[in-house]
Amino acid sequence: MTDVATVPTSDHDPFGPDALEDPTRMHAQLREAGPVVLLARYGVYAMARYEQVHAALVDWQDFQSGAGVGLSNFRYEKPWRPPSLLLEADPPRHDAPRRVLSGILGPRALRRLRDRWFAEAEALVEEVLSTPELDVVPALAEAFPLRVFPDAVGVGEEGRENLLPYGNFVFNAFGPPNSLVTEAMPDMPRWSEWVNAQCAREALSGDGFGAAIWAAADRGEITHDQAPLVVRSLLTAGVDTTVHGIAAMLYAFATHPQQWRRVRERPQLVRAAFDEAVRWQSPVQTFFRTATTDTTIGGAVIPEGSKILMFLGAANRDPRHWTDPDTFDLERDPSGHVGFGMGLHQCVGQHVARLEAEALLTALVRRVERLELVGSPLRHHNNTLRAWARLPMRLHTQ
Ligand code: HEM
Ligand code: OVM
Repeated sequence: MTDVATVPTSDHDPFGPDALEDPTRMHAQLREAGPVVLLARYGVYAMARYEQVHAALVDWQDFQSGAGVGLSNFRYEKPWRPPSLLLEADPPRHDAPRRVLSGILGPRALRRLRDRWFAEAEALVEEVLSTPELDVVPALAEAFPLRVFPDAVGVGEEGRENLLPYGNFVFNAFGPPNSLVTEAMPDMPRWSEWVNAQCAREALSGDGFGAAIWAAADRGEITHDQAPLVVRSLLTAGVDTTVHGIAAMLYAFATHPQQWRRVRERPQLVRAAFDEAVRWQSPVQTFFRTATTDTTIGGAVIPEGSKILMFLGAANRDPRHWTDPDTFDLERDPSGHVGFGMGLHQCVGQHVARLEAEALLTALVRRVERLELVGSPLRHHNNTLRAWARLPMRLHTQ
């Protein structure tokens, strides 16, 4: 019989301001500490190596999502909102909502949006170029998803300003109740009420993803009770993620002019470019699982019921798996990155995210010779998202 390994303990706070400003050092130390570590501050386990994160993502039997994918354990704590039927559910309950969304957001279904989104991207880039020096976070990273995604879902014009803060709150709420959460609490009911109201059939246009979800309920693929919560998943997960994913990509190119030249020479690289940016920055940094049984990770026994934090961002830069992991490089094959997760819960909106990024990047590649950072970038702190608040740039045209 082999000895049971002891689990190293770490004092790092992955949700503290230092880690949120730059998690790189913490990620390296957690990967070095072992295949699994105990985060003393929260009494939870954590994995930062690619091998273990990947293994947990694909093992939904031993690592469940139904007890919540944030720090809070739904076995003991009441969730702050009704749990997501996708993200916070396990088979068999996860299956029907997942099948419905996979169809509605799949590559085939998105084909009808492609020309419109490419035209919208060209128009936005043209507008933006009239002010060559500007903060690309609001001007591009926020503006583009907000132009195309709410329309695609079928959300009305009024109140769309609630989308980003609501998503931002949800992603903060996966972490501990630190000041990022408590300071937003007073506004949360307002954002929440608006979002919940938009999930009703009457609030949605007849031709969007939202209407398609309700139509699936009419066909009996999900129940009519489930439909609004499935719509809510789109409104929760579909905006901030792509905003910060696009911001990550713009930052990557502004800081890697050689890579910009390469994508301009070979525009077919735009898709790989977005995935490499998602690997390199990991806009969604972390999710938890809960052990359904005493489970062994790297020889150590993790007790049933434990919360386990998966560092997607650390796995995506694990030198045990990647060559030169800290380098943003269009020559590499980023496939297998866990920035969209892996396995049963792997991002059901990834084709939407890729199409948005592809449309915007294609328009930029056509018109912009160089992206130059002209001021200090500023991080936006969120318990789950790796994000920028400000990216001042000059967009050089020929
Ligand atoms: C799931 C990241 C865009 C909707 C996930 C997961 C990750 C992720 C890591 C896995 C969660 C887990 O394993 O527990 C991202 C990133 C995005 C993005 C980095 C953009 C760059 C989107 C968009 C939508 C969306 C645009 C909606 C249109 C969802 C939903 C789930 C999910 C509903 C839950 C799927 C399930 O549990 O079966 N996403 N996402 N995401 N994502 Fe995304
Ligand atoms: C959902 C949901 C919420 C946040 C994130 C997410 C990244 C999904 O409500 O289903 O996936």
